[in-house]
Amino acid sequence: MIPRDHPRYHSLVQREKLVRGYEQGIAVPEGLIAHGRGEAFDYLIGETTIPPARRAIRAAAAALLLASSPVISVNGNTASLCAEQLVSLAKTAGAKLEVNLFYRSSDRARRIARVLRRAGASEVLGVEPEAEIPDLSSQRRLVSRRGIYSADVVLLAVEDGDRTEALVEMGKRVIAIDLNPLSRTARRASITIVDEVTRALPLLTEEVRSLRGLDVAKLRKLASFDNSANLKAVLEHISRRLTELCPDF
Ligand code: PTJ
Repeated sequence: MIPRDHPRYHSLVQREKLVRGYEQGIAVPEGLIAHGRGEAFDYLIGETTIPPARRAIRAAAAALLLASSPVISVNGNTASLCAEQLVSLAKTAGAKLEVNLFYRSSDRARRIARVLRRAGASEVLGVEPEAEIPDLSSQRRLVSRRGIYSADVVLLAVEDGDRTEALVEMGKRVIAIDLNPLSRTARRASITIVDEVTRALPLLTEEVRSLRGLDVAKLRKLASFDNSANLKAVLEHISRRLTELCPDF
């Protein structure tokens, strides 16, 4: 039982959700380690949504609204942490949901699809993938033809770098949510939101709602994004924060 007034209440609740996800066969043990790496970066960032993340969220919302076939990719970690938020974004942005796993098993894919349907999804792709991402050897290559394979914009979170690169190579616009600004995913994605996934998703959904109705020219302007410059701003934020935290170093 985590006391509500614990200063790191939210973070501890996230850990419990992931552990429950692991016990229910939704997340893999490796996912717990990946989450720990994310937590370390979140600590450096200050466990808050920083201005560069806000800018990326705005660009991502515009890109989703401009997309003709947007897809949200779901893995074991994100299904455990934020199934409702993923479904809510998919509905708001008119995006499809697809299960895509690094440590793939049909049983886990089915369990994750069930979690998403229980959270309100009417359709979940990727349980019986019938297409492959070229030049990718991991299990993540297995995708749905109607989903990730033919998507023009793919949103992914808590993801390793290989598939991000492969999707960009296929000519897709990739929106990544990743707490590590130095990861291959963060550097190769078209728009990287350096933020904790459960903080970023509701903000992104809200931004999609608020930008809806803007004309295409305005959306295109918002969606054009210098990802490298934004990642540099994140690193500058971390560096400033370290100096503030340890002025004597
Ligand atoms: O469910 P599967 O089989 O698809 O496996 C999923 C994992 C997470 C095991 C797999 O994608 C993996 O190994 O990921 P990596 O290579 O460890 O990368 C995960 C990235 O997400 C790292 O850069 C972390 O810093 C970041 N991260 C971890 N937790 C969060 C996060 N970013 C945002 N929010 C988080 N909660």
